[in-house]
Amino acid sequence: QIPEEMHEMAPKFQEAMMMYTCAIREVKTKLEVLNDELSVKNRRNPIELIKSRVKKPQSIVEKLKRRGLPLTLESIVNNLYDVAGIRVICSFLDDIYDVADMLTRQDDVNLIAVKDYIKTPKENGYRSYHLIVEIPVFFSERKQPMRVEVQIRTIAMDFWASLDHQLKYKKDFIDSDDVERQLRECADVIANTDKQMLNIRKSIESRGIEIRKPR
Ligand code: 0O2
Repeated sequence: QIPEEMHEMAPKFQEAMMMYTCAIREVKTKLEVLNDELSVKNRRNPIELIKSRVKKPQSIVEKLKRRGLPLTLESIVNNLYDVAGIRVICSFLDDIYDVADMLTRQDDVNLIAVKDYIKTPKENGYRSYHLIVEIPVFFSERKQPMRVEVQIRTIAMDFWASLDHQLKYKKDFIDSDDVERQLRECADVIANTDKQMLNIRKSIESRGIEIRKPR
């Protein structure tokens, strides 16, 4: 549903949302192709799941207002880079950087910004790798460069972020400092588990190679 503030620009807004949906489809296909290729090459999938969404009109309005920006289509396109959002859930830590690398090396993908919340987690413990990419989308009469936010994280990071997101709605009713501390602790435990799981996989892989060696 389009908020009242946007009624005047509703047709243009709907067209823009359609274009963001198409941009999501393009990036999603690129990721699926990479996953298919790697699953044949390495006999395992680096990507567990891909989720996507176009930002809700109400969230767009709220974000523009929060930043003191005008409520115009131009302002949305020029200032909000996460209208089209893709979340890539990877199996292991190193898959995140491999997938990000393979995507951004493609010659029609223009890397606009990177935020590595894995190397530098947020104060609350949030971890994820964020990319803003720009890709060309071919419409009937023009080629339009479109921006998409790609969040890449492990299953464990996604588990934490999903629950953190849920709990935030109730923050006003609970002892906030204590909850923040506990959430940060959980995030740290999860980060260590991710590192351990990667080490376990590497050790299995290296043993696998030894086993296949002729005596
Ligand atoms: P939604 O519903 O996921 O779209 P800003 O968007 O203004 O906060 P910036 O710099 O544009 O700031 O974005 P940033 O920090 O690169 O990424 C923001 C997005 O990352 C959020 O989108 C969340 O999806 C995710 N994120 C960032 N920090 C946290 C966190 O502490 N907990 C959780 N669960 N997710 C986080 P939106 O728009 O807030 O929400």
